[in-house]
Amino acid sequence: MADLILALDLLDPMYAREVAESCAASLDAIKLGYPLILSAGLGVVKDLADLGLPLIADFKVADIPNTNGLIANQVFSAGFDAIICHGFTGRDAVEACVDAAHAYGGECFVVAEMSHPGALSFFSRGVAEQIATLAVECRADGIIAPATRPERIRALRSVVRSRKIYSPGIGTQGGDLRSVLPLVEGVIVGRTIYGAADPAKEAAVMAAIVNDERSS
Ligand code: 3DU
Repeated sequence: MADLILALDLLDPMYAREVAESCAASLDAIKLGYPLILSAGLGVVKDLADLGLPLIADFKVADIPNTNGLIANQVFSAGFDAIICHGFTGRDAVEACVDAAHAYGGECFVVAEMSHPGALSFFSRGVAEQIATLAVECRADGIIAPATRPERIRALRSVVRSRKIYSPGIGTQGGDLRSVLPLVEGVIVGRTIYGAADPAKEAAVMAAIVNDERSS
């Protein structure tokens, strides 16, 4: 049962709102990150709130515990429902994000392994498994794992068991939606939707595939 999560990496806040609104009926959540927030400001969170979808803050937070806590508190007081942090920073830094998320009734996801080719320089060779283990020990709600490497999702599933796995890398980065859906609780899709000639239509096509998988 996977969710379809739109990565809204657009720079023009008016167009971002238009795309989000037109796709909303097909989506389960929207992920916002540095591109849109740096361009539009944190206020964009309130602008999107009326769509009624959970909003995930992808800041891949990676600082010392005190700074992580300050960032996470800003994220949740701005109205986000979930935060993504890095895990290589270690237990205390991850716990700062998880504690802030849970204090607000929100969720925290830890990047276990990234989807781009360069990620293999550091994330594999057991490091991703160690980060996923840390995420579980820190009571994180889930991890981020690469749609470009389904075999790695399977390996990390054996570590996180029933915790959620959200997976970016579908479409433009080469990951295959149908292959990844049975493995995860959420697929994160950006350019394939917002870069399509008709984003709403593309989101609807993907949502139909997601729904097929849910009912199979
Ligand atoms: O490649 P896309 O355009 O579908 O966007 C993927 C999104 O997921 C984008 O916001 C990117 O920053 C994020 N992401 C990854 O692509 C890979 C990761 O390992 C973690 C996050």
